[in-house]
Amino acid sequence: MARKILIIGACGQIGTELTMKLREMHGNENVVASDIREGSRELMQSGPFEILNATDEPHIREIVEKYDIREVYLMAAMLSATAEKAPMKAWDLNMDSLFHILKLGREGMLDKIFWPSSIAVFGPSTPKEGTPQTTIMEPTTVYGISKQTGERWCEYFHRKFGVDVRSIRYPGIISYKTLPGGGTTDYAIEIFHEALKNSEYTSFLAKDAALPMMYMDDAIKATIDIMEAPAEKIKVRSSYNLAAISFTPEILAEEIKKHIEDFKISYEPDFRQSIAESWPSSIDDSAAREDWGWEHEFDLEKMTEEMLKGVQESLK
Ligand code: AKB
Repeated sequence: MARKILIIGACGQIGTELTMKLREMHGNENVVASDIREGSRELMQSGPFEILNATDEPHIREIVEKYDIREVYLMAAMLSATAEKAPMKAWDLNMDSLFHILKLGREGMLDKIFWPSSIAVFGPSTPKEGTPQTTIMEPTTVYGISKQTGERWCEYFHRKFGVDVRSIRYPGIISYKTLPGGGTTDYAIEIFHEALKNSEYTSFLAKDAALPMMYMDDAIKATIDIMEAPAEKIKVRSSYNLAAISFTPEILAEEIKKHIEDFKISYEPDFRQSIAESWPSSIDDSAAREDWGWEHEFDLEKMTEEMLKGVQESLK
């Protein structure tokens, strides 16, 4: 019998591309997309879609029962920059949605759960370069606190109740199909749009703000790889470090200049700079590589080429 999958937060930056990939793999009718708002026409028309508030427990249950869902990808969350502006709302969304899904897992209604964590779980006291899988974690943002707490709960539900929940700590994800909303790493997407439209960009992060980043195709591959891996290979039940590339706004601007010679960048750091400063510059993801065979494909050059092509196309 086909595996029935529900994606909550399917219209967001990662959710949109993840939904389309899962539909390609499992058949459109087996992958139910849901979000609090409508998304792209492609997503809405290619398979089942439900308007769903991720904090509405009875409605989640109703949808899980209606479609015989056995697997959930919980992608709804308020990201770092937005969460600083609405801390309690962010806490409620990020935590309540996770509890609703973990409880369904505990009741045996779900076989597998994916829940994304983030590099935001780390803080200023964490080693900044090659941040280890297990290390000091004292996040200073509401988003980071919610993700770190979520990791603890995932591990707890796995250890106590055998819930098969799997998670990765996403770095900044770079893509052109759906815009991100309210993250500190969003400059690395805006820069491509502005470079192609106006040949200039003012970065809200300082020129030397190095952060871990990843091209969308790699993020989708990691998400699917960890969910497809045999359960015994998933040894970390909080969340896995995941890495691909690390760069600063200045390095990214230099790479873009190889394609757009007159591109100019200036810097006006705002409140997001202090968030960036509290996060690692690069990540050690050897546990993910060893346990379930994670490998990235896109380096800075390849990612930049793909982004310029993709954004150019979207501007036509
Ligand atoms: C953000 O910037 O908030 C996100 C993240 C790193 O989780 N992109």
